[in-house]
Amino acid sequence: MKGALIGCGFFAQNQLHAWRDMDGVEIVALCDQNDERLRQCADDFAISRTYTDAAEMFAAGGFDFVDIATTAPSHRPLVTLAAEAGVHIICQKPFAETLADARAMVSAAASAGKTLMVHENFRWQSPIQAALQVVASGAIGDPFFGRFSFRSGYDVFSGQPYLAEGSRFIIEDLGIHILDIARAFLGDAHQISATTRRVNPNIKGEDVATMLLTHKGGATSVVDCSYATRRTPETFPQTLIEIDGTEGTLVLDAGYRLTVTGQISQSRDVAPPVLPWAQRPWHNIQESVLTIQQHFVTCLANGQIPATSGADNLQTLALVEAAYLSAAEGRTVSLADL
Ligand code: NAD
Ligand code: 89V
Repeated sequence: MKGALIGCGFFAQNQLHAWRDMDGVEIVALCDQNDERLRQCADDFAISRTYTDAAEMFAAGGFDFVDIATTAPSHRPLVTLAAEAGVHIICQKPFAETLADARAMVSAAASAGKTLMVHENFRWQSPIQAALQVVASGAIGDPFFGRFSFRSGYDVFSGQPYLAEGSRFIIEDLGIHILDIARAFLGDAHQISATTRRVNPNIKGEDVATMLLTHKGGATSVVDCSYATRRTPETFPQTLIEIDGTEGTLVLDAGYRLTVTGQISQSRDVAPPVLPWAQRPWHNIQESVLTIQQHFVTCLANGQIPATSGADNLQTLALVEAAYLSAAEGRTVSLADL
């Protein structure tokens, strides 16, 4: 299977390493508007076909899928080009800046008959997958409460300076992952209420968000995120989880310890491996990049719809939009109203 990648920035390095690790997949073309980044990436990964204009790359063709690793404002034009070119698409989160853009992209890929997956990788982290398997096994019964918590003081702005510049920050960039994890455990939500605040005076958007979700299956969850929390140990980029079920509880604690209390109780280390090209503390995220890309290729090979498809991601994006609306208007927002 041949692929092309657009956006040779900070995070694409992980995606390129992961593609290189996978059997039967080759990235044959690279595109970035920034010529210097493009050349550096082409050298580092020995990829000879390079473009500064995505339309030219699609016109030249010769690949089955495109990996869009740019930031959200460029996603709709690039996904539209890809659908018109008739290639499968994997696109980074946040999938879109608006729900209207996201819906248009889902519809463009569907009309072209091509797979569209969002690179929503947090639920693919191996500690999260281990916890999901426990819940799916029925070991804690029917979950009725969840807490999904990401609190850190890690400096994310040095690697991703744009995160300090947008009027939206933590819900759109990080909360989106944690809301998606809440959906993976407890199913879709139908209402949300949220509060936000900015603690760091050097950024424009909110760096703290606390959200309360009502899930369609009846469970309630709290999703709390902060980049203004100085703590020991520093847990970046771990999502800490508590799930209460009718037959027991599950806790994913700091340091990747998974404890299940129920008919059979156990506590085990579910720390992710550090891949040869990975660096702590990012190794957890980096491993999930490999896993989600493997999932994409498996789905293409078997004609399956990816778990984090564009259509699925509309539900996560709706939670993001609803959380901002709730925080701005001080009320609970029903997702059906968006
Ligand atoms: P970045 O700014 O470092 O890189 C983006 C690159 O895309 C830049 O080099 C830019 O020149 C290029 N680009 C933008 N528009 C383009 C276009 N139309 N055609 C060609 N090139 C174009 O950004 P980043 O930090 O790598 O983030 C990229 C995306 O990855 C963001 O959406 C971010 O939220 C996401 N991200 C995801 C994770 C994760 O775990 N899933 C982690 C970090 C970042
Ligand atoms: O995963 C992400 O989307 C990153 C970070 C972990 C820094 O929030 O932007």
